[in-house]
Amino acid sequence: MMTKFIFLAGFSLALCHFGLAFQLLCYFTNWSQYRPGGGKYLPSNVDPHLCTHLIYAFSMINQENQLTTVEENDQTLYKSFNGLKERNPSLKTLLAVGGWTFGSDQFSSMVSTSENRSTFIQSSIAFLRTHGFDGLDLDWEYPGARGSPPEDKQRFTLLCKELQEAYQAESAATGRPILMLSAAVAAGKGIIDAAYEIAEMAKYLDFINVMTYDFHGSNETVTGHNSPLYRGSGDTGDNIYLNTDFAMKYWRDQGTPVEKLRMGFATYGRTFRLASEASGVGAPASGPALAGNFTAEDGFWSYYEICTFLQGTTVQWIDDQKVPYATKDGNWVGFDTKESFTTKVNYLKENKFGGAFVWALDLDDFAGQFCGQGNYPLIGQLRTLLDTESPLPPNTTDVLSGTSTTPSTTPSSTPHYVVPTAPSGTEFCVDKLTGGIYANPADPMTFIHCANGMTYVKRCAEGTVFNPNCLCCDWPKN
Ligand SMILES: *[C@@H]1O[C@H](CO)[C@@H](O)[C@H](O)[C@H]1NC(C)=O
Ligand SMILES: *[C@@H]1O[C@H](CO)[C@@H](O)[C@H](O)[C@H]1NC(C)=O
Ligand SMILES: *[C@@H]1O[C@H](CO)[C@@H](O)[C@H](O)[C@H]1NC(C)=O
Ligand SMILES: *[C@@H]1O[C@H](CO)[C@@H](O)[C@H](O)[C@H]1NC(C)=O
Ligand SMILES: CC(=O)N[C@H]1CO[C@H](CO)[C@@H](O)[C@@H]1O
Repeated sequence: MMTKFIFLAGFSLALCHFGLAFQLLCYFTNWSQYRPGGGKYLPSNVDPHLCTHLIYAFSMINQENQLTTVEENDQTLYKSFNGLKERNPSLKTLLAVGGWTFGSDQFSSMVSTSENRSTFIQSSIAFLRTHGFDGLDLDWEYPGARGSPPEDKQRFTLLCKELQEAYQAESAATGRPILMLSAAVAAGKGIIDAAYEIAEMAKYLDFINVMTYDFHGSNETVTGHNSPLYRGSGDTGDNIYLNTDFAMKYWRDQGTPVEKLRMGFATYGRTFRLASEASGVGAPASGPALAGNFTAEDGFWSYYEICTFLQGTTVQWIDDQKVPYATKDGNWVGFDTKESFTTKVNYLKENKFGGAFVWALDLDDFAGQFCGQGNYPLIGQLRTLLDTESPLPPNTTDVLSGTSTTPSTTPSSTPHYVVPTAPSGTEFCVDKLTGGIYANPADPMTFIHCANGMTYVKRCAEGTVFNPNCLCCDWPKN
């Protein structure tokens, strides 16, 4: 008899009614389908309950200025990708256009006349509606920089304005929910200054994804972290701008409302080959470490490839920048862990930014095969953290040693978060670092979920109460 709600069922019910406190946007990449073995990633690998929005990267613009597919099988992938919404009706999907490889030329040509922009805008409406996307994410890297003429800066703003107006008109004419419009934007000060009329473009965009990663990489002569939160004590000159804190505040201070800003989180690291005995931040480097066995890109390792690398070495913490690195056999990698994500989310909340985005779904240990921390250890952590408005107390140094303390509840089952009231505020889980589910003596319709020493009070689905025998939400008569 189906009398008991297992946690998954209770959680899913709760999710239908309540979203996360903050948005969590996750990028899906069209090329991860080609990775070998355990690295291969398809829409069927996406957990539809993990993120509030999914963004498909990438589509492109053809020579007739129309939005179009890149891969032969993109249309098939779009179908399964947007099909995920059947399993989570509150999930939204966007299609990203552009990307680093696509570059600027076709964007430049498209924005250069009113007619060319109009062709693109109308084609985007037809294309997004045909394939069942809820919006468009502009990933032009970058207007007015990297080979694009200076006037593209103003033309990009114009494009945002005209897109927004056209989406509004289409929605008014058809009665359908308006298509969302967002942009993924540079985090480096030089490019920001060249590329964007920030206050003006922010008016037309629903949200702005600031790409707060790739701050340092193997083309530099010394080691540096991919995605530091803060400026390093050794940073001088223009290097003082190369951190998340600077970039987010720059976007804010130039006129983006904080609720529209999304902070970037990387599920990958950037590598170096050490050129001397020195192995800290700023140590001499002579290029990238060997490419990862799955991602096969120089200077770049997915989190799951890093987990393999971490065997036999210890994770070091860059105290001023609040991010970890590791070194072994002359290789150096700066990356993110659950702990650095925790610190970054607390920062995000303190500054009232509207949410986070992740590059990318396929780079986390999505199937839990490599890190021994369950499925999607990093993005799952992010989801848990973004489920509450309050900054979190945790100081989980044990995560640094590589031993996971998160209970095995899957991210898909993260339930609605209710402000902790009982039994002793946020203190309840402080000494329960191994995590788990506990009855809440103060309220049988809720229970307490401890993760990384944090306390989450969660509500059972309508009509059910917590049953300490099965540690689940159950019909009251049982
Ligand atoms: C507008 O688009 C057409 C078709 O791609 C292209 O040939 C033309 O050069 C574009 N206009 C400008 C001014 O770039
Ligand atoms: C390294 O590459 C990035 C982009 O790929 C670029 O912005 C940066 O200037 C390069 N750094 C050096 C030292 O060449
Ligand atoms: C890649 O595979 C080779 C051969 O199986 C192995 O020796 C090496 O450690 C792997 N590299 C990484 C980074 O996992
Ligand atoms: C966590 O606590 C340890 C020791 O109390 C401290 O050294 C470390 O800086 C703290 N980490 C964070 C992220 O606050
Ligand atoms: C396999 C692959 O990388 N496919 C495409 C994904 O989308 C970008 C668009 O930026 C193309 O350049 C890639 O060829």
